[in-house]
Amino acid sequence: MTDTVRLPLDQARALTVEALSRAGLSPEHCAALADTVMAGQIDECHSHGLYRVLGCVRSIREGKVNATAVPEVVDQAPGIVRVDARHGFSPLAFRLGLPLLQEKARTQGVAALAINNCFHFSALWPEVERIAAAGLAALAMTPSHSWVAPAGGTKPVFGTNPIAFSWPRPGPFPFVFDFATSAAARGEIELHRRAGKPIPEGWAIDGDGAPTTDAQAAMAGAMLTFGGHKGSALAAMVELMAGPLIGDLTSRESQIFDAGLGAAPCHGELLLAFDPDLLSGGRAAENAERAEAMFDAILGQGARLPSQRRYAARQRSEATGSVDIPKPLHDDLLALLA
Ligand code: NDP
Ligand code: PYC
Repeated sequence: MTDTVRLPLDQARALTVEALSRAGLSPEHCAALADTVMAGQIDECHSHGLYRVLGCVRSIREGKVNATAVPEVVDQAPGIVRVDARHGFSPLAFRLGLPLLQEKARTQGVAALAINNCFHFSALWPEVERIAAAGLAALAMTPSHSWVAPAGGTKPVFGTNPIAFSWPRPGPFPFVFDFATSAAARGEIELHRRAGKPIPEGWAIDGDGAPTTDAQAAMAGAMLTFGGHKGSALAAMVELMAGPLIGDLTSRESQIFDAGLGAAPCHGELLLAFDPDLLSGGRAAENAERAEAMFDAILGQGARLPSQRRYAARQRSEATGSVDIPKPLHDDLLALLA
C-alpha cells in the first residue's frame, strides 16, 4: 500500500499556490485554482484534487496557457453571459462570470454562461454547487481531449465529457451529481497508472481494440463510454452543446490544438442556471417539498444520493483540518518548488 502524507489544510493550499506561482501563474489564477483543487482534495475526489497541480504546472511550462490571462466578461443577451478566458485556466473565468449568470437566471428564469478559450482541468461539481448555493438549479458540461471511442467503434472521438447537475436543498448540501460520460474519468486511469494498479474491465481498449486492464495501454488505446450507446450519445451531446453551439472546439479539435504537447484540454464550457421560483410560477417552496419527498424515497430504502460520499469526506477533512495525499504525489509537488 502507498504511504500517505497528512497535510494541514493551510499547508496544502500554500504548497499549491507556491507551485503554481513559481510556474508563473498570476495571483488571481493561483487563488482560483487553489480553491478548486483544494475543494477536490477535501472531498476526496483524488482524480481532481492536488494531483491536478502537476498537470497545470506542466501545461504552463509547455507555453500554451496564458498564465496571466484576464478573462473578459460579456453581457451577450438577457439570458446569456459569455466569458472569454483568453487561453487561461477555467476557474477564474467561471468565478468572474458567476454573478451575472445568477442575476440573469433570477430575472429570466433560465440563463446560460458560455466560457470560451479556457484550459480545463477540473471537476464540475464545485461550480454547480456554487450555483445551487444561490438557490438555483444548474447543469454544466465540457469536452476534453479525444480519448474515448464511440459505442461500436475503437478509435477515440469524444472527450471524457463530464455532465454535472445541482438542485438546491435545505441545509448546506445540495443534490449534486457529476460524472464523466466515459466509464471513468481519465484522471482515474492516470492515478491507477501512478499507483501501478490495473484498471477495472470495461474502462478501455488497447491500440488493437482489445479489452485491457493495463492503465498505460488504456491511455494509448481508447477509453469506453459508460452505458454503451447511452453514454456515447450523451458524450456527443456534450461535444455539440459545449463545442459548436457556443462557438468552441470539440475534443478532437482540442487534441489537434494541443499538437502532442500533453497540456490540459483547451475548449469551452457551458453552464445553465434555472430559477425554481420563476419556472414554477412562484411555487418554489411547495415544489421543494415534493423534491424532498423524492430524496426521502431514495434514502428510505437504503440507497444513497450522489455526492453523499463526497460530503462525508468534506466533513472528515474539515473536522481534522487536514487532507491525506499519497507520498509520491507529495514528493512530486515538492519537486515543483526545487
Ligand atoms: P464517479 O464515477 O466517481 O462519480 C460519479 C457521480 O456518481 C458522483 O456524483 C458520485 O458521488 C456518484 N456516485 C458514485 N457511486 C454512487 C452510488 N453508489 N450511488 C449514488 N451515487 C453514486 O465520477 P467520474 O469518474 O465519472 O468523474 C469524476 C470527476 O471527474 C467528476 O467530478 C468530473 O467533473 C471530473 N471530470 C472532469 C473532466 C473535465 O474535462 N474537466 C472530464 C472528466 C471528468 P460521490 O462523489 O459522492 O461518490
Ligand atoms: O479526468 O478525464 C479527466 C479530465 C479531463 C480533463 C480534466 N479531467
